[in-house]
Amino acid sequence: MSSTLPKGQRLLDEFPRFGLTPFARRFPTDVSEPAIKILGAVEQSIEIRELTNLERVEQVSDFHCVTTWSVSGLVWSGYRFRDVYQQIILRSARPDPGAQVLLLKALDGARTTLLLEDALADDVLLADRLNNEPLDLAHGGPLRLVAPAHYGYKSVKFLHEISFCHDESKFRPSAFRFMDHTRARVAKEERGRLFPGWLLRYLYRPLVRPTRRLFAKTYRAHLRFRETKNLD
Ligand SMILES: Nc1nc2c(c(=O)[nH]1)N[C@H]1C(S)=C(S)[C@@H](COP(=O)(O)O)O[C@H]1N2
Ligand SMILES: [Mo]
Repeated sequence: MSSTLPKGQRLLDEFPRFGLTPFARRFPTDVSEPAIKILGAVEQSIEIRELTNLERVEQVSDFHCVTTWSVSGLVWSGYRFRDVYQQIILRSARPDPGAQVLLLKALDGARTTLLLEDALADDVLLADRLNNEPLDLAHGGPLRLVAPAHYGYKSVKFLHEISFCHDESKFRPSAFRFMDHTRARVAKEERGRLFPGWLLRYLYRPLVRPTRRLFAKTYRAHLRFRETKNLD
């Protein structure tokens, strides 16, 4: 938790549901038996209950979206990605030692990448709880990645697939490639490729309010739909 915000960020007093506009209406269809597929080696499926053998960690961190909003002091709980990697993935999936890039895919179709080196940082979690409640659908439950040192788009909600790759050649970004920086470190204002971070601030800032509204509206509609279909 920091008392000063990173460059170009503005504080919100609530954590909105957010993302690229095409994802506002996309929800995972079945999250009842969630598993993470590990690809790029001996293929492996990790059931969420396997994670419960790992140490549960609680962490308080700020969250920074590339479009310039931040929230401070979120209380996440889950498992360190490093523990998942060392204690589960390395033992049975045995990814190629040369694989340095993770391709991350979500149940709603969102895709991004993370360097293995960045994913192994102390504060990168697979989180299943937020602010002392089970992680809900709005924020990527039952399981999402949380990488607080990187812009929000690296914190993949509904995490479903991790491919170990040598480089990004197989990566198809969720939107325009310039919007997805390989590392997207907040401290270095790596908002995207091609354009400097400070320039993207001005491009993205006007999108915050309409996107928040859209994501809130489509979420309410989705909850009503689930109610009528008796999905819960
Ligand atoms: N699966 C998935 N993950 C996603 C997104 C998304 O639309 N789908 N949006 C990203 C973006 S841009 C942000 S800022 C955060 C928002 O997380 P929140 O909806 O919990 O606030 O999730 C990121 N991860
Ligand atoms: Mo974002």
